[in-house]
Amino acid sequence: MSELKMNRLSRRAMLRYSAVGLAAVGGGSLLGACQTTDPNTGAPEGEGGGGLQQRADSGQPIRLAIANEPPYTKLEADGTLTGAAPDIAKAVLKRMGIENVEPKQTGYDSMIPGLQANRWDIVTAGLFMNKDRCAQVQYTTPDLVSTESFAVAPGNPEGLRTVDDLMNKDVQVAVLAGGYERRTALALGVDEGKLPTYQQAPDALQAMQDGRVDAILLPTLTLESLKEQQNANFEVTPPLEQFPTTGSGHAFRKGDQTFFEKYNQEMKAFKETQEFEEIMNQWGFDAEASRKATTEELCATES
Ligand code: 6CS
Repeated sequence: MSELKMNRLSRRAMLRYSAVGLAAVGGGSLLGACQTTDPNTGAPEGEGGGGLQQRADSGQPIRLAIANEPPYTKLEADGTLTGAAPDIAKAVLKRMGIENVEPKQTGYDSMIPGLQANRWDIVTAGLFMNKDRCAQVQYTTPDLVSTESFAVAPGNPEGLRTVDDLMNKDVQVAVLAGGYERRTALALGVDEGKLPTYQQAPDALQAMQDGRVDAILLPTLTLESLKEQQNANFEVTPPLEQFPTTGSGHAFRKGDQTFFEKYNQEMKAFKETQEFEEIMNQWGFDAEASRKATTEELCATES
């Protein structure tokens, strides 16, 4: 049923790794048939769902939700929106003739509620697909395929290397509020009391530096980037083999079907270009892994 072909960090650089495969986690697609009504209100497309096509047609900015968590998403000090997912989104929108975009920084716990409440238009944050999320929003073709690791104190005093270690040891491991890691760890059988939540990755790092937690569970590349940005003294474990390979896409309201279809078509075409490879390489992701991944497989991840 479940065969994981996990990827490893390359030796070349902290932020580069090669994802050679994708978790084949079985189960059916949860994307289901295309919906043309808002799932919450039942209103026709564009009414309850925010009318993204109308918004684009009238030249209003397309609001992109991000976390500001490099290399997935990054907000420069001057307000420039970048990072792997927003760079891909901007390139796709440009192919659609849209250059007016606006970043909306938020936590992972607010991304889907804020999308449904029309506070932004697309989540371009490396929001990993799972059963729960795929039931609420519609995801494009995958963009970023990646892995998960622990950040631990130098020397890894608790010997945390696997999900079994997390289950068997008396440890506190920081995760993010509303994050994929928490739900997936719970689905794998980890005790809730071991997973205190923090709003952003730097908050989790502060907790580890203060000795409030023993480790942090986050994407391998997030932890490598955090270490570099903050010049912090911690170790990042090799990717956790028991954790499903993660994969994000860009998330839309189910009511914005017309715009979604065009965007998804452009994104699929963009993924075949050299420009896509350059963006992926720049941020340390693997274009081939992204091309091989499917929304259906990723949406079958237990959560
Ligand atoms: O999808 C998520 O919830 C996770 N995505 C990223 C890029 N970082 C942490 C977060 O929990």
